[in-house]
Amino acid sequence: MHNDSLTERFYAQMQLIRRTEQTFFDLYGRGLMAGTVHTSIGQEACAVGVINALDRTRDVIFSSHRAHGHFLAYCDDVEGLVAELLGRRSGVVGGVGGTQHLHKHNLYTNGVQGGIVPNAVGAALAEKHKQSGAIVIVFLGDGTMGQGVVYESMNVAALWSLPLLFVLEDNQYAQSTHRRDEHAGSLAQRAQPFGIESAEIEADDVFTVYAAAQRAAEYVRRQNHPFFLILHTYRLAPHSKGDDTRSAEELQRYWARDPLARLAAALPDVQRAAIDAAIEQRIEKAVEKALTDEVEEIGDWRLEIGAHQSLNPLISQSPNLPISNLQSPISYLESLRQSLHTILAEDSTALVLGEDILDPYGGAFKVTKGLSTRFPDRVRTTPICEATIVGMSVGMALRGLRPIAEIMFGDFVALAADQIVNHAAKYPAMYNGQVGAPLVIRTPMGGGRGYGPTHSQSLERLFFGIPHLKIVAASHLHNAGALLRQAVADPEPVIFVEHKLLYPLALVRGEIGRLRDWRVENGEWAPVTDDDVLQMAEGVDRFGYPVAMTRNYGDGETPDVTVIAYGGMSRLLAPLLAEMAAEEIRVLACLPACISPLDAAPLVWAAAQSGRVLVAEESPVAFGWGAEVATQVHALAGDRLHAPVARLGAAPTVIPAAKPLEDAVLPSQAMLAAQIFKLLEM
Ligand SMILES: Cc1ncc(C[n+]2csc(CCOP(=O)(O)OP(=O)(O)O)c2C)c(N)n1
Repeated sequence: MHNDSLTERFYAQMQLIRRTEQTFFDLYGRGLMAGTVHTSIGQEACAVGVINALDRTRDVIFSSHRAHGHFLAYCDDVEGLVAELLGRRSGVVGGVGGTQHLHKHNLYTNGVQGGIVPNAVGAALAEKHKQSGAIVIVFLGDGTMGQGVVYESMNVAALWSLPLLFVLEDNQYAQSTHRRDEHAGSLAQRAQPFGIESAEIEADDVFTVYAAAQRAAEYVRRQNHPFFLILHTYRLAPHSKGDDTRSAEELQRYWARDPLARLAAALPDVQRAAIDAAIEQRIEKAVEKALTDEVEEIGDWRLEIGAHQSLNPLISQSPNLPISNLQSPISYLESLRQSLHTILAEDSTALVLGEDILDPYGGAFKVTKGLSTRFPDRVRTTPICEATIVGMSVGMALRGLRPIAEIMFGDFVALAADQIVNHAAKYPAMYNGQVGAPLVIRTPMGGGRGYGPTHSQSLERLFFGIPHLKIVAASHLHNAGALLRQAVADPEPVIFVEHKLLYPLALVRGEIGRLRDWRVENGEWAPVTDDDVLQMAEGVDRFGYPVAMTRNYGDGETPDVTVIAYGGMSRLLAPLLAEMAAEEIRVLACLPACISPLDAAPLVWAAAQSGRVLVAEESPVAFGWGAEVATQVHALAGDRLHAPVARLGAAPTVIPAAKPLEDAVLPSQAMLAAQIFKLLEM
């Protein structure tokens, strides 16, 4: 027999979940709720049994679309949950996240099946690193066991022996599809090949779940190793609101085994009735209050999250190292490498991870050389698992670390796209600003080395315009290392684009022939007192990132053409400006470091100096960065233009491996020159 107070507690929690979710159906029926809802009716014993076995003061929970039960068992905040689903300001995340995107204390949910699993791995790594004694729990459904990232995550969790409890709630169905039509082999044995122990139980009885979860949690905490707990359960309500294709007979069979009814029968009627009445009253009040509550406002701060947040001291001390601090000449590669050393030395929460980054190899492009020897605990080589590399970084960032992930070739960010777009860039805003996700994904992009179609692209383009994600491209006209420090200190996630061809080049910090370094730093910027539209008082864009400017003419002269570009294009611009100087064509080149989001002001200012603008990028021009720049320049400085903005990029095809073919596809100095001559004829 179980002790009475536990029976009462478990019943009250399960009943609260049941009645809250039934109320959601009712509110939808009355047209008071929008969107969707996924209830855990029938599965309450899983949430209550597992979560009561945890240390709620420190353990960390990740869950998915079907998380109301986990949420209520964890924090009992029915008022916050009801208001959240009703889209009100008093909702746990201000009505921004809604049913699938909940956050409170150490609980995080997201609605992309499988995506939270590597986040949980990262969180487990963070807790282990912090020696907090906390374990991490990730709930997933049987359908989600079809996702590849789940297995990448199991691999890393076991390999690194992380305190992570996988809880599979096997309710037999994924939306409308039975698991027999989704999975080959046995789900229960999925973890075994990774060296992860597992246990499997029928989850009809909350006490059985509780006991199994206690054993599992204790194992994870004691062994600092993952465990896989499989709970066989059944969803008694539709997948979401009304989409149920299961037979009435099947449903009836499972209703007859309802775990909540079974627990209710263990309580005296009077006691149960008192609990029920209190719950009804609580839910009723929560609904009443939420319905009179206001809807959250979308403030500017959320539209530009990070822009108004105070920056990490790292950056406010030294946003861009003064030129004199730079050991000259220093290569782009060395600048980045030294910067990583500085970051890890200054910030004990910074951690570097990626494929093949350990000494003596030191990374495919050697940017991490020496790092693992100096910081063995904070430099981790990973399996080949880009989604999980980024997903773990997200989890670490949520739990207070500053991860710096290296993706060996930029082309492979495509494998991590879900983590970048639906996780890293989403969490802070969808949790209404309650969390940060400060992580940096460093990656070499671009062609020119004959690596062929899948190792030469400039795929940062895939992520342009994603809200709350920054893309920072280091050219060799920037102080690349300082820029990396700035990215690491950024409160938002950053994709930090390096260009393969720049690695050996010396950073340009002074004059080269007639090339003048106009980089804007330390508040110095060309005065624009004669310009009544734009004020460039500071030497950085509105996100705090530097904009490099170079020119091939003297003070008091005006340019004939403005070239706007970023990143690796800088290697073409230096010789181009020299070539144009020989032709007596004055060129102003402008390279922002933060290329998305884009502060148009410096670019528009540069464009207005000449009225003839060429935007150059290494990707195909269609739907590219240049299209955004051209639109902004036309909109804001159209009256200053003497010709439509011209664009140059790669030919719209694969980047061939053969050198002559690659040269023909990628933009070159000659192509830039040709475009400039064309512009001057207009
Ligand atoms: C990546 C992804 N694909 C598809 C969906 C749509 N979807 C939402 S829930 C669901 C079924 C999930 O099944 P399971 O993992 O068994 O969890 P359950 O719904 O049974 O709790 C699907 C396909 C999604 N949210 N995410």
